[in-house]
Amino acid sequence: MIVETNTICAIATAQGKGAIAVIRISGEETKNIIQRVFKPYKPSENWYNEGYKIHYGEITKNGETIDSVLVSIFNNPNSYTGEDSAEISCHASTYIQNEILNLLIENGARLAHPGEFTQRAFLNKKLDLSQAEAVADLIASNSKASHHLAMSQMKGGYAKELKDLRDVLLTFLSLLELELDFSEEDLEFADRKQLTDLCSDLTKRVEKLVASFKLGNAIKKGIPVCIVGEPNVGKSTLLNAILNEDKAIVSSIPGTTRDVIEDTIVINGITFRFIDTAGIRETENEIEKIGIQRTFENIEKASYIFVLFDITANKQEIQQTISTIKEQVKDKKMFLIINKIDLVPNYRDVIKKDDFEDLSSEDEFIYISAKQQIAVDALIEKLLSDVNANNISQEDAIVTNFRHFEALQHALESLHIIDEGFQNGLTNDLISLELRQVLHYLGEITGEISEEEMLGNIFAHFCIGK
Ligand SMILES: Nc1nc2c(ncn2[C@@H]2O[C@H](COP(=O)(O)OP(=O)(O)OP(=O)(O)O)[C@@H](O)[C@H]2O)c(=O)[nH]1
Ligand SMILES: [Mg+2]
Repeated sequence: MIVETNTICAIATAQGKGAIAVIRISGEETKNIIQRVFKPYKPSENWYNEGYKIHYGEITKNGETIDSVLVSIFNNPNSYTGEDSAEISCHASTYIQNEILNLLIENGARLAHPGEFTQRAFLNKKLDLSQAEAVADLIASNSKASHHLAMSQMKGGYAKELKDLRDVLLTFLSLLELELDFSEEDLEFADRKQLTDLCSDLTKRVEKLVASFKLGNAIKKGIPVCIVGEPNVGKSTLLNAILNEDKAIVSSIPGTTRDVIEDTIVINGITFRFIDTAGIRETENEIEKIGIQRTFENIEKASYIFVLFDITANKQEIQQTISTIKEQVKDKKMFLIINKIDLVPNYRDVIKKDDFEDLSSEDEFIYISAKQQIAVDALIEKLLSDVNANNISQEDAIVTNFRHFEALQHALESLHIIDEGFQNGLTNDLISLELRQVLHYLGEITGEISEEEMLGNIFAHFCIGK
């Protein structure tokens, strides 16, 4: 992709109510354009070359003042984009912002495309591609966890490590290809032991990153928690209690919820997606059948399953649900919740774990009343401590970006072929072919290998002004 140098401008702050807005301008004409539209109140001789200083003055159009503003100048290459650029902080009236933007355009700038500032930063090597993508994630982050992930990716994250490993691999590849050139002489330039060790290191690393995507994606979009159980046990009541709003219809008629109802909520900096489902039972009703089918689909996709029971239900029914759900859930973390404890005085004696089969030593019953909001907080505490204990570690690299995930998966396929190849005596030319594939896919993550179409696609998802 060619680095364009023509000058672009855009409003960088959100439209709406606010005190101040920022208009950005970047490109080789920046300083000329700024000089034409802006007059500092106390100009020094070369004020427009003085970077990292805030200039106070006014923007005028045909002799008329549009606004008193602050202008910061950034000299290339020490700016976000790597080009000469400036930021104008003006009052946030939509009229003022548009007037200034039009004035910049009349004086030779053009409106930036979405993500074009960051695209230029990437093309001018201020950021690698994964860092540029992290900028978009950072802007979209809405919880402590998603912010943490975006921030660590922006600071380089695993991309830096992959880049280093890729460089070593590249050296080996060139040695291997050198051997191919001298194939008649039967020389060995690339140390096979070192190469196999490197590939196995890389395989382990990439496998870990691929596995982290499930969690990374969950953190970004909300960790899915699916609430399931028989009809009328209080699933919708629990959803409403957790969300603190009347999201789902609650009624005493079994089979009230027919569709999947979900909402996200941020608790202690972690985004959760709570999913209320249709109660599981044998039914002839077509709509309810589809609803129950969806319940099972959502169990598949969820990270956590809340299995709810009515304390007044008979034990066979409860056993039946435990067995059905256990079969479906397999390795997922399950919380067994006994609801409606407000109806029974000695609830812990009425329904206890020992009376049921198919439960492991880890399984425990959690007693709540969704309707009276008894122990719902304690339930959420348990969920949070499990998420914190198992998932979010400050050190572990976590992949949140689907594009990276795909590239890593492709790289892993080739690494597995190479690994088998070492054992089965695959020829050098075939090994080097696969090594090239690994280099290609790892390079895609940081943007060392990039196609125009791919870049266009990435930056098009940014907002204008970033
Ligand atoms: N006493 C008591 N009643 C509850 C409690 N939780 C729910 N209920 C009542 O149980 C009935 C069913 O509640 P829902 O939340 O609609 O149950 P559901 O599991 O979503 O039912 P379906 O959508 O039909 O599968 C309603 O009358 C609720 O008021 C509770 O903790 N205590
Ligand atoms: Mg319901």
